[in-house]
Order: sequence, then C-alpha cells, then structure tokens
Amino acid sequence: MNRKSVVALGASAVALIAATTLAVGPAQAHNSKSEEKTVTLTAKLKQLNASGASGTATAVVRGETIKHIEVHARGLTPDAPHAQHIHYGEQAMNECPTLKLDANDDGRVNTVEGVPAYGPVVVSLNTSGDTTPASFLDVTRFPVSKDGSYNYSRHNIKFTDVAGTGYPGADGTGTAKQIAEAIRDGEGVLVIHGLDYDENGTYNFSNPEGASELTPDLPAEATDPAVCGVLEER
Ligand SMILES: [Cu+2]
Repeated sequence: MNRKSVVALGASAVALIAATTLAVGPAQAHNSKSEEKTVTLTAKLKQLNASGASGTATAVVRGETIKHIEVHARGLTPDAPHAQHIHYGEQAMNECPTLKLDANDDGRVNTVEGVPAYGPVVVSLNTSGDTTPASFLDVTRFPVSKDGSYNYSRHNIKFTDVAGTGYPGADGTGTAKQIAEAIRDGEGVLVIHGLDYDENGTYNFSNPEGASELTPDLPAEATDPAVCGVLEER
C-alpha cells in the first residue's frame, strides 16, 4: 500500500471513530405503532476474509432499546478478544462486504474498506460498560473466544445519536430514534472482528497485514472483519 492510500485510510478511520454519544432526544408524547412493536431480528453470520468462522445472532428491539441480544460464534481465532458491533449507515448498502470493496487490492477487506457495505459502528456489543461507538476498539471489554467459540448475551442496550452515519447535516449525525428505526427495519449489520491470517495462534504485527488501518496500537489481525450477517426480521 502506498503512503497516499495509508493517509486516505487514516482519514476514513478518523471519520469512523468520530462518534458522539450524548443527547438522546426529548421523550415523545406519542410513540408510533412501529416503535411500540417489539421486533425480533436474526442474523446468519458468515465468514469474511476466509476466516472459517460462523455463527448466529438474535436481537430483540423495542423502540430505542435492544432489550436482549445474543451472539453465538464458532471457528474464531481461539483465546483471543473479538470486537463485535452493529454497523449501520444511512448511505451504506446495509449488507456484508465482498472482495469488490478491496480498494487497495491486497486480497482482504479491512474494516474501513467494508464501510460502504455495512456503514460505521452504531453499537459496541461488549461485555460491560459503555456500548456506544466510542468503545468500538476497547478489546478489553469484548468477548474472548475460548477454543474459538463464544456465546454472548446482553440486555437493555440503548441506541444513541451517532455522528458520521450519513444523515443530512454537517457531521452526518443520525439520532438514536432514526438509527433504531433503521435497525428495526433490518438495515443493521452485525460484524465480528479479529482473525489470525498466518495461523500462528495470536494477533501479531509481523506479517504482511501489519498494523490496523484503525489504530497503530493493534495489528490488522485484531480488527479485520471475520464474520458478518444482516440483522433481519425473518
Ligand atoms: Cu465492527
């Protein structure tokens, strides 16, 4: 990859990270029917980047809250943390990426290259604490794949306003309400990150993939997407 494309990816990464989390809109006097309805979304999780991993996910969403979500994954890099998120973008294709999005033609779709398909992070599916995009790479709070598998669940995750989600306005902020509605409509994409390209048993910098395009502090192996599925009502 030449320096120019590294810089371009860096800028995209900043856009991806630039996410605000505050200000949930004022309480609505009357909820629309669709907001009152509890929606159960499921995703079949399929491998990306030839990770060999797979899984299923179920999310129960009511209004602006994920009442319950569970993710069952297998075939992941063993005993390693796996960042996992719900991605969504108003301008995104709302689907899983293919190698057509491999902009620098290096044979893998990294997290930034996948954004046109799945959009930026709107929820961090971690094990404790803050679940906003601000936590998207805090690998200390994501599930660890014992022997390559995990069963994750969490209750009562609130959607938040997220900048950079492609809505009209200077910073492209989608409100919690707008984002929740899109997720209920089946436009959210669940992505699990982290795969071991060189199969040496750990995420490392000393392979052709090198450092992550998102942060120099993590190897690309820790952040590249490994599994993906669209959360839809079926
Ligand atoms: Cu993600």
